[in-house]
Amino acid sequence: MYTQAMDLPNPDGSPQLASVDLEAREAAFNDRAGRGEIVEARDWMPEGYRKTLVRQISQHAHSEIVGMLPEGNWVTRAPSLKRKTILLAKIQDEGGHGLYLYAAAETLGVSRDELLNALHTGKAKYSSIFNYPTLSWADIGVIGWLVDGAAIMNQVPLCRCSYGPYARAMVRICKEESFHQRQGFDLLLTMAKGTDAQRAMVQDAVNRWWWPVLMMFGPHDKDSQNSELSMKWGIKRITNDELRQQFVDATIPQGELLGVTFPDPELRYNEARGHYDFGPIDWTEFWNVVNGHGPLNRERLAARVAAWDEGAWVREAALAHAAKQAARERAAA
Ligand code: BYC
Repeated sequence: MYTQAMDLPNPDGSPQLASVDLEAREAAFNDRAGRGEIVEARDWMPEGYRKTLVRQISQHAHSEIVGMLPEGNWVTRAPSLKRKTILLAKIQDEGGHGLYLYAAAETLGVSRDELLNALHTGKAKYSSIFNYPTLSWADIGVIGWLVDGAAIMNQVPLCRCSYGPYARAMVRICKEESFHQRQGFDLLLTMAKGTDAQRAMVQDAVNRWWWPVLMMFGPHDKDSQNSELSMKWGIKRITNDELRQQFVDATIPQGELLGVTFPDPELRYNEARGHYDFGPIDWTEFWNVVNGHGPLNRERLAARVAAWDEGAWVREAALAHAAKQAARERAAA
């Protein structure tokens, strides 16, 4: 636990720090974060640390709730009651992940309304992967296997993130993501044991999702403007490129088990490195998608905004109920 005594407050109650104190505090903070100590919501933290966390946690929360949309399209078309139940549970989990993460972001002094407003007005980022279409049932399996697989690879180290509320949210999220990945692999294994048409559907889905999944880990380390500080502060523990490599190494043998190939002629095991080599990523495509020009950016945002607008009556009813309840309690006091 990382605590500090407050300095003399300003007239408005906020802490007053001489610049020399601020520098000393930042140095002490960096030291402690570097040693792996956990920072809590009430602890002093540099403004840059707070902003980076709000940025990453809110992008992560937005990814979870936008991530419900591509799979939501398949609920009515799931091939059996069992698969439909599993899919519904997964989508609900993702809604829950969004809630834990928005709550973690709120501990840093931002409101959920501000964050959602940034998403709905197109100012906030969310994971590039959810701007691609889900064209067949095999896509649902591939999202579980590859997209959740990539998410787990990225999120397990976040359970050791220096910010306590984010790290604790990630523990539960990772447990649920493991189930998501497992069900995706199980779905694909069932299809792989099926007809030629089913196997072709699986292969087609892998061909379309493979490269966008590798992009989920973000730009190369040399181009990642946030990594250096995030690593120094213990927000990120492993770099974008290292995680991408770990993901490729773990996934190729799983693909062999499914009997699929990957759409990369340069993919091969490199004995000397002890890792798989893989071909270059199309960063032009990545930045196009991140900057709003992917295949389905417009549709995803429009679906989110429509869901928000259509839910207005629920928020109004909840507020009216809370106001009535508070009035009753005041009258009884
Ligand atoms: N998509 O300096 P960098 C899931 C942005 S969903 C869009 O390396 P950082 C799931 C980045 O934000 C998975 N934008 O940034 C849900 C930055 O822009 P700003 C979501 C991307 O933050 C449902 C700029 O590019 N997981 O689990 O150090 C169903 C430069 O990048 C992307 C998380 O959010 C991208 N792929 O590293 C199934 C995990 N990549 O903000 C699954 C938490 C980069 O400077 N987030 N950008 O304008 C992270 O670990 C990190 O934020 C990232 C990027 C590794 C994603």
